[in-house]
This record gives sequence, C-alpha cells and structure tokens, in this order.
Amino acid sequence: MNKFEIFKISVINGDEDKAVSFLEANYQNIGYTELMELLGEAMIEVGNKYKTGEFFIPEMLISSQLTGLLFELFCKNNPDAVNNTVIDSSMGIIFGTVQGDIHTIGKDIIVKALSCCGLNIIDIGVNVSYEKFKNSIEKHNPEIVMMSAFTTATRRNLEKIFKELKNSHPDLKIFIGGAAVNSKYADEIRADGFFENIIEIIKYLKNR
Ligand code: B12
Repeated sequence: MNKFEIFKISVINGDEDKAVSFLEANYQNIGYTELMELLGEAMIEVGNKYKTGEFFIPEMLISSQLTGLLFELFCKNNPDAVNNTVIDSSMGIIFGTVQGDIHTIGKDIIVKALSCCGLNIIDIGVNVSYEKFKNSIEKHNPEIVMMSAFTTATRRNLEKIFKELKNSHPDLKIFIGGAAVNSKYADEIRADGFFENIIEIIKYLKNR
C-alpha cells in the first residue's frame, strides 16, 4: 500500500493525528487536485461504509470535519499549489441547502474545497428559502447558484425554488446535487448541471 493510500485510510477512519502529520510532511509532494481526489474518494468510501452499516453518523461527521481541516491546512500552507489550480476564480457562486433540509456535510465539503481554490463561494447555509436565495443573488450577483436536497420531501422544495429562481433570474446557472437528486431528475427539471461529488465539480470548473 502506498503512502497516499495510507493517508486516505487515516481520513476514512477519522484519525486526525495521522492524517495531519502526513499532510504536514508532504505539502510539497502533493498537488491540490491530487489532495482533492484523495479526500473526495475517502468521503465516498465513508458514505459507502455508512450505507453498509459499518459506520454510523458520528464516524461520518468526524471524517467530514477532518476533511475540512485538511483542506484548510493545505491551502494555508501551500498557497502556490492552490494558485496553480486552473479555475477561473472570477466567477461568483452561492451555495445553499434548500428549505426544510438541514444536511450540511456535503455542502460544507464543497464550499471549503472551492474556497481553497480561491473561488468566491458564498455559503448561505441550510434550510434556505426562495426569498433568502433571491436576496443573496441580488446582493452578490453570482454566475452560479448551487443547491442541494437530501430527502424526497425537500426535493419538492428544491424544484419549487429552482423554478421560481429561473423565472426571476433566467440567465442564472443553477446546479443541483445531494442524495435526493440525480442526473435524470436534473434533466427533467432542466437544471444547468448535476454533479455526483466534489471531484466532478472541480473537473467541470477546471475545463469550462
Ligand atoms: C448524515 C445524515 C444525516 C445527518 C445530517 C448531519 C449534518 N450535519 O449534515 C442527520 C442525522 C441530521 C440527518 C437527518 C435526517 N436525515 Co439524513 N442522512 C445523512 C446521510 C447518512 C449522509 C449524508 C452525508 O453527509 N453524506 C456525506 C457527504 C460528503 O456526501 P453528500 O452529502 O452526498 O454530498 C456530496 C454529493 O452529494 C455532492 N453534493 C451535495 N450537494 C451538492 C450540491 C451541488 C450543487 C452539487 C453539484 C453537488 C452536491 O457533493 C458532496 C461532496 O462530495 C444520508 C445518507 C446518504 N447516503 O446520503 C442520510 C439521508 C439523506 N437522510 C435521510 C433522512 C430520511 C433524514 C431524516 C428525515 C431522518 C429523520 N427521520 O429525522 C432527517 C432529515 C432532517 C432534515 N429535515 O433535513 C434519507 C433521505 C431519504 C429520502 N429519500 O428521503 C437519507 C438518504 C438516508 C436514508 N437512506 O434513508 N441525516
């Protein structure tokens, strides 16, 4: 097993001491995209372990908080690697989890990771109403709005807010994500994009 695999396992297991020591020793040997992929893969594995009953919510919260901490440490200590990540940092993004939904882990990971790339991403939180999206859009004039929904019940709110925003701001790009939606659903409501995870978003933003 190579050292990157060992690092990934320490993230999956929420072993902060091991993961932070590895990162501190390897700031110069690891690129931003590589770190992003390793952490993204680790979180996908954590989600799988939850699905199979091997992990419970506390384990998942610990790993996701550790992921955030590792992103922050890397960005703080390796600004050159972040600056070399080719993402157009001029685009503004607003991210909110829709009304009725309090799931925050996926959103937090995306916000932390994209902020580390120097993107201007504004986190407007969870349980976000149409009015709050609208006010934030008017205040910040973003190019992209990202919204997530994780339950069947809150998917209805996502669709309603999505349609209202498309009516009031037809030029705005709206991306959707989270456990309650998929690419088929995104096509049905005519969302501008659906991404399975953080790795897919970074790929898209780098290549646009
Ligand atoms: C953790 C969790 C909770 C925690 C949330 C803690 C927190 N602070 O966030 C708690 C315990 C609070 C919770 C509560 C509930 N939960 Co819950 N929860 C989960 C769980 C297990 C994991 C979610 C998660 O954090 N995954 C890890 C992160 C890293 O992955 P992610 O969220 O998928 O995010 C990634 C991608 O989806 C993507 N992404 C996410 N958002 C976006 C947005 C955009 C624009 C893009 C491009 C990409 C993107 O990128 C992210 C990073 O890679 C899921 C199961 C699952 N498999 O998703 C159930 C799940 C979402 N919950 C569920 C349910 C039912 C509930 C409750 C209703 C339970 C209850 N009876 O009270 C409540 C609802 C509360 C509410 N009103 O919101 C169901 C929903 C089922 C359904 N179809 O309706 C699920 C699917 C579990 C299940 N299989 O039954 N939950």
